[in-house]
Amino acid sequence: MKALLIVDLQNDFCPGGALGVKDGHKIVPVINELARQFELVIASRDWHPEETVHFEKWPVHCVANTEGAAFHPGLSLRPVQQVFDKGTTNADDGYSAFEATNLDLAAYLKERKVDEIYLCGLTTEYCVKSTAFDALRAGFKTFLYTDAIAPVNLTPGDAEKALNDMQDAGVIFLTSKISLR
Ligand code: VGL
Ligand code: ZN
Repeated sequence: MKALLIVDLQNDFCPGGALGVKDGHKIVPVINELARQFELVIASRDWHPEETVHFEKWPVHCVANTEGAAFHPGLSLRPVQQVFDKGTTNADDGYSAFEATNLDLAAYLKERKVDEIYLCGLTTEYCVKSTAFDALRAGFKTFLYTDAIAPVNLTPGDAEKALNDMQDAGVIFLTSKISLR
């Protein structure tokens, strides 16, 4: 069973947001199309308290229940069967969707016999990367849609390094132009 996991496609990671990613919004229609190919679609949210150690490293963003933490308004939520909230305590970064606190992502996937996880969303070198590594560690065959991600690009070179590291670790790259059906 395959699952599409949409990582952190939230207002604060899109242009105009607190941690705006250049072109972050451009992947929204790509992901809406991708979702049509999957029986199981889930999404993660960066979902922080007002005060957290995370904000010692980052500008305040994705505070739970604020407009910045809302999904991008163009993202079609109809196919999304479950949302996973992460970074919810004041003591963790919660970069990986596998650190979600509302529900155990690995257990959720295993219960549904998922063995292949397809990743897209924001941001390439933080939450997408952390989620990809945790997915591999948890034993999932892990795929990355390289035309449905975008980097925050805070440190030049980090996004390229993240892509190389993911590929070296065994993440399989593909693009939305490859149909799974
Ligand atoms: C993220 C920086 C801080 C992400 C979350 O979703 O990649 N990046 N918090
Ligand atoms: Zn965050």
